[in-house]
Amino acid sequence: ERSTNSFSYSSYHTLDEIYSWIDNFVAEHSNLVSKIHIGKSFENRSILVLKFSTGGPNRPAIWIDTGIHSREWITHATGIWISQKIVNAYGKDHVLKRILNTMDIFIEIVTNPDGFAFTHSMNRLWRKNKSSQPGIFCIGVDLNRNWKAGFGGNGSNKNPCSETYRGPAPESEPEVAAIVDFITGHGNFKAMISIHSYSQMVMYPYGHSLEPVPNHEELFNLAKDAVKALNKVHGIQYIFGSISTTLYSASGISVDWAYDSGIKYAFSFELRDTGQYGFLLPASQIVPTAEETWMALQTIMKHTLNH
Ligand code: ING
Ligand code: ZN
Repeated sequence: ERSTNSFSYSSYHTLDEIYSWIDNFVAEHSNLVSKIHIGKSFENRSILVLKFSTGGPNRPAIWIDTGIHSREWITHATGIWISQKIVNAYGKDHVLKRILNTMDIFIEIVTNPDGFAFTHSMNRLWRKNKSSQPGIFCIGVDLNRNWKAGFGGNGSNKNPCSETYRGPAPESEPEVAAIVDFITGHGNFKAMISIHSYSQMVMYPYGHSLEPVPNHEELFNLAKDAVKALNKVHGIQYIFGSISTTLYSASGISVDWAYDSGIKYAFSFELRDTGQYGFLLPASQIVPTAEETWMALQTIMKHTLNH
């Protein structure tokens, strides 16, 4: 396809379709959007980030990633819809305009490209990446257990055959190292939102510890406001709280790393549903899910802007 006009935002897409949508999207909105190549996956696929910016060097920035777990298809679809929403709403929506006149937004839509390709070709429920090590039979590292913060602790596994295998060392995986290098090199990120499915939750650090973070109360109140804004759109109920107290202990996760790197507004979302369809959420729910998620994201972005 040569333009985004023929792209369906209410369907799930393959990796090739998403990557060609990215090229068309960037070409059509070059005043606001650019594509950054931040690295290569284990199987040598490009790792791409969309940058939304109205100018200025190294502005304070917001990071959003979707699809770090490849089977969570609603998250990629939501990332795409939100990208399109940003370019449509910029110039109309006062809040968004204020945000983009001060800050940049970065969205990594396919955070685990090898795993995502595999969910289309072989195994719809594949979660990890596709890395292998000599002499080890099982494939894949859980990219949300491979970060430096609390690496190796509770809620991660040293067995390569586990779904939550942490990998041989922190940042051993190219998909994680690419983000760490990019965010660290940039040096001015204020918020990170890492999007998963499913369970309908908005959570914040820590995952690796039950200890409350220094700005726990601020994050609690912000999560509450985000969930309230989300609920207004279609009446969907989310719960919220710290990761370890709301869901389970998880170590080596992206938002704990972000928080400990000085990114005080670190959130992890679990989108629809609560288990009826689970990872196989019908495509008819893509647009409503994205619409409500967008309101929660804006709540966090607005707070980040004002603090
Ligand atoms: N659940 C997440 C997982 O990685 C999570 C839960 C999210 C833990 C964010 C820690 C941080 O296990 C899913 N659905 O992947
Ligand atoms: Zn996940």
